[in-house]
Amino acid sequence: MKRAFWKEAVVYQIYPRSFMDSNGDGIGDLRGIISKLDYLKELGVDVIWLSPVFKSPNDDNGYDISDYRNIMDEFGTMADWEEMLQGIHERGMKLIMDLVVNHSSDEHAWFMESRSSKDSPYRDYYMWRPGGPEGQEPNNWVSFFGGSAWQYDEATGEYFLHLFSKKQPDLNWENPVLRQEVYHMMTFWLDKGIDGFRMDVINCISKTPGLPSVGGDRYAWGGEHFMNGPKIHDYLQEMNREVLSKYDIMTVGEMPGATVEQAKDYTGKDRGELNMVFQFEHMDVDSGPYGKWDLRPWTLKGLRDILHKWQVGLAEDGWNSLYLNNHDQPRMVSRFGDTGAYHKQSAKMLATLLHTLKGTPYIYQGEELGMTNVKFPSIDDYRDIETLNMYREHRYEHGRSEEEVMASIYAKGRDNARTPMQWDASPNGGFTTGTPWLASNPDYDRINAEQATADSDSIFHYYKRLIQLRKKHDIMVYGSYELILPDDDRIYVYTRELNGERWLIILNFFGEPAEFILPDELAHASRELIISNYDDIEAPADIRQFTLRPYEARVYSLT
Ligand code: TEU
Ligand code: CA
Repeated sequence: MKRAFWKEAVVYQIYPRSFMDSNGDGIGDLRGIISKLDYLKELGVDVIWLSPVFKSPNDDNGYDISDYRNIMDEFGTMADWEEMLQGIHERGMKLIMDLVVNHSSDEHAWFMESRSSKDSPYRDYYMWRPGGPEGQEPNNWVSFFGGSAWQYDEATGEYFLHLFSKKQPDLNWENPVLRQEVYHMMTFWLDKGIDGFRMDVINCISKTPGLPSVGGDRYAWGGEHFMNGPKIHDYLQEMNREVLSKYDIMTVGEMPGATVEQAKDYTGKDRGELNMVFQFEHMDVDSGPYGKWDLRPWTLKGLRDILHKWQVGLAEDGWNSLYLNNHDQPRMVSRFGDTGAYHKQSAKMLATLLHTLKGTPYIYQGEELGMTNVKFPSIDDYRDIETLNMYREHRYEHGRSEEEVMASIYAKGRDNARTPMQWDASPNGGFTTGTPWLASNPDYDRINAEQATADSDSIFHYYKRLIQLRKKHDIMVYGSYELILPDDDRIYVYTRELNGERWLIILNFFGEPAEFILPDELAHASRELIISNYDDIEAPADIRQFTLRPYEARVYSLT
């Protein structure tokens, strides 16, 4: 059992634009984060993942970087950043930054140079191609944000590739000079003392040579030609050799479309690549055949089969990240739990899942409060480019009704996760004294940090207990995972085992009572209750057979 800080850590993701505004301009900033470091220390998290804070025109809220070595004006100065890092380290926490190098902003100096002339030394920093015989795009790939993945540029009469927005041109990783630029930039930040990187869509940086079209419609999904591409391991191993291996850091690669088999190659201990990946399979359990906006009900079997596959797949080598929330996903308590009578219990049950499976848990800002999805009345209230593009395309090209499109946005829009962090019951949840860049969720009057930290039965304090348990019990980090009831469609039951100790985790995923019958092989064991989201459980309970209450979660130590 090779110990590592990144296996034992709990990570907290900050989306800076929505975390805390210190100067009343309605936009979160670094000084706002500094003012909340004690809150994070109280929660007990070990590592902070900070979404991008580099200079950006904010076409995609910082995931379109125009200067990798300077801080976005709206967020503050490099001095603020240094003070924040010092504050994080002084409190015994670590900081990982967001590495966005599949693409830059079209306002980056590299791109400005690259687009200026076909002879520019920067031309091959990006992926330029001539149009087809009728002047059409070089291939028929669709962008993640809708429409063609190619943009025609008048200046040189060629197209450039952008897997995301038109203002996010893909960097050309075939170019060794570009790769060195990235490695130098990474070294710049590591030498400032950061503790690692979250790597944005890092498995998209290698594209199939020739950039071939795919069969199907005018624009079609070309993921087979840019996810987990032919040279991805060469690039990651080179990055590791030249940069990552020189520091005691953690790395997590965001990998849309990665399978558990591929994840073994990305995270295997002898692979010399990354520590762990963010996989997306479980984030599509409620997506129909047409993608995330095509809503379909999820099932526990669907969710559990995926989580189980990843637990088993990376059991011997590699490492899982554990998340149900981030700045791209709707709020997990709205998606998989309950926002009514069982809000607290369901949020705590989901937290128990994330902190007792094997892997590193990631808490997204506000998850520890049970923050919920938002339903703004008009598309004009939304800000996310992905949502706004989808609205235009689905309403005006596909002819979907306003009601149907808004229902998809309410369920899956990324702004669900980006409404301002709710600190107290004052206007805008105490996030800003000004007008927030994105409206607050109106439920801030009852869901906020001030209320939660004062309420010992809150979701916040439950997260705090789970994090404390992790520090006390190696079994939560290093214990082997075994599924117990593979076919139950209401409860997820598994064990963790380490050095003769065994924990039994029992989770009722729904709002109705569910009958639990302890399998014979566990019936003999004596039990100690470790944690539960109901506080009236008599111990030692007779758990051979009992009824789980709505969303009831129990963790027992068996001996
Ligand atoms: O996300 C990549 C990605 O796969 C997401 O765009 C996801 O497919 C989609 O948001 C699901 O709704 C990363 C960042 O996390 C995201 O915020 C950026 O928009 C994107 O890359 C481009 O940098
Ligand atoms: Ca601000």
